[in-house]
Amino acid sequence: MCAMDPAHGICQAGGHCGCPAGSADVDLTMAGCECTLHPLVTEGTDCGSAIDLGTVFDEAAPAGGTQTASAMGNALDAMGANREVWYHFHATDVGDATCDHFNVHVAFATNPGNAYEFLVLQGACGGSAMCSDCTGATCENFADFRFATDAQSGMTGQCPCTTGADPAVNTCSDDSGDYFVRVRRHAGLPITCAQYSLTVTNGMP
Ligand SMILES: [Ca+2]
Ligand SMILES: [Ca+2]
Ligand SMILES: [Ca+2]
Repeated sequence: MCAMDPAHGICQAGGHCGCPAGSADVDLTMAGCECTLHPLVTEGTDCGSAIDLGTVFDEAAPAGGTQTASAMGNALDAMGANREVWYHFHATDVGDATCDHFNVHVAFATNPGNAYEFLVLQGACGGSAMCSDCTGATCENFADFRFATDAQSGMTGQCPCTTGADPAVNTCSDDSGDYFVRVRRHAGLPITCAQYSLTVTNGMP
């Protein structure tokens, strides 16, 4: 009966149609609320309430630290409609004397039908966007690839780097910082329950 009702779902207490909290009817053809909402619809709804993925270090040290973080979800609201999900992580640049491996990657490990996209803001909500609409591609923020950090030609990033005063080598500066990631479904695509898997790494090639 609820299949014909605009609210779909299943028959709820009181005789109206809908889905129990935390679930949705997204196929709109088969009876029942087949989709579990991830993350909870109250979590990560905007940048200011981003879900914390913790700290990722660019080296294996210190003990207990991790170089990876991940999250899964289907970016659906309580009505089973597309929504934004925001995540936060802190990338730590462990101090270096000769070579910095700071290297932040954000990527989808799983992206069903390439339906999901993400945006990465660096520094703060409202910070500069490292990339937008990344799908299968990887967002990267290298500190060890070749780029000019001053007017001198031939300078590299921070590998090699120095803590001294060698004018031919860049200083081993602290690149630690906060990152905010917005995940959502491409506009206009059909809603499905299939989940993305987002992976963050630091210091890995
Ligand atoms: Ca259904
Ligand atoms: Ca480092
Ligand atoms: Ca550095």
